[in-house]
Amino acid sequence: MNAAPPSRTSPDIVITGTGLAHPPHSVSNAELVASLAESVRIWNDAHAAEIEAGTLVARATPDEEFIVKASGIHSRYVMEKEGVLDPMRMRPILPLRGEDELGIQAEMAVPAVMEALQQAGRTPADVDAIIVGASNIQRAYPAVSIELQHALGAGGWAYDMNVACSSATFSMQAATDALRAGSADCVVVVNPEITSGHNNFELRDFHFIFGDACTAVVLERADDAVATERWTVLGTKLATQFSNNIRNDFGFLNSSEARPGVDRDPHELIFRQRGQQVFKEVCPMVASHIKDHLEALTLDPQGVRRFWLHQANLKMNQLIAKGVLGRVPDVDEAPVVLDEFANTSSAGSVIAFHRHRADLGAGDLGVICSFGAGYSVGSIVVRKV
Ligand code: CO8
Repeated sequence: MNAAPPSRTSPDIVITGTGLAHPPHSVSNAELVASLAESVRIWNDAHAAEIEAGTLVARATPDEEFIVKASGIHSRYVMEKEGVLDPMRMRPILPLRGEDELGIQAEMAVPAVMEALQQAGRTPADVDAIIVGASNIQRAYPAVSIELQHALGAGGWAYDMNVACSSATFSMQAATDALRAGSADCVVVVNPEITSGHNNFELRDFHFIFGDACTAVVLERADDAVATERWTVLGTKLATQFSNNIRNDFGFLNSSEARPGVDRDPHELIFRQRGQQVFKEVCPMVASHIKDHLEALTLDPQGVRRFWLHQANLKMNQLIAKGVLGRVPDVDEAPVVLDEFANTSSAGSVIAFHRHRADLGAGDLGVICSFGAGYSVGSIVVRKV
């Protein structure tokens, strides 16, 4: 239903700017592998008796070559490097901030939003709606988006939403709907992903997957826009299908769920997944989704100049694009940023759009597509004005 092109009376919606911010600290696969190998050695030594008795399974050591071959990831940025690489800690050290200090997610969002607004020829005073979409939001309330609105000095309204890696496209559809309905004039969608806070750096299956980054996108009605570079949103399409294959049980009931002496397993309260299942089930789902979306817009997939896909796994993106095009795409058709950034959850497809669109010309067609836990998939079909 939501794939249908907007009616003739709907105003055209355009993307007028994007922004990107990431921490300065890059972590290589070699660094991660060295720290995890040491952590595994320490853990296995500490649990030698249980491992010997068969009540615990020894942790396996990671391998750099596997990471590149299985995922295409070479490095990632993290908010704090020392804690992540400390074999006795294996998670970032993020000092608790006072209530009168700007929160870390709002803080990382500010430069991304300012860059996006600058591209759009706007200032925070023009913004009347902010949607923060992210896999992990640092607290229940007040909303990070409202804190960001306050920090920017923007007006209107703001809210947070979470559809895991698909949060970017889901929030862009919400922005588009708000603009069409007239409930906002200038919407900023922000994806501040601090995945390092909820990644599992202790197990080799997960330690290499994620990185931190924040993206921002400005959307407006075409008649109001002042930016010279504009991308018309031809259509948005979202889909969800329940799966436990990507799961994180962190939530406000955790302490109520605990029984005396039986706390929840900490590894259930951070990211976990059955990666191969996800790979097998999500690739065909996303390829069909994009094909159906283009068909509903009476657009030929062969006419799509660029696919800015969610950046989780290189092979996954090649398979998805092959499912849409009938052939493996080259990097010009489906650009890769996961080699440098790893999986930045909802920020990934927007980083690809932000970094790899300057060479496209007027009339060029592209698809921004994100997918992930839920399962969830969202696509935004755009044409350069
Ligand atoms: N080093 C050495 N060996 C390893 C490593 C490693 N680092 N990791 C795994 N192995 C081993 C496994 O243990 C396994 O060993 P064994 O055969 O002895 O059991 C073997 O390698 C094969 O493992 P897999 O079958 O898991 O390997 P795959 O080829 O499937 O590759 C991938 C693993 C790369 C994870 C792949 O399955 C993949 O990319 N799948 C898709 C994942 C995906 O897209 N997920 C979406 C997640 S994002 C999202 O939506 C949630 C948002 C969460 C937010 C952020 C929170 C932090």
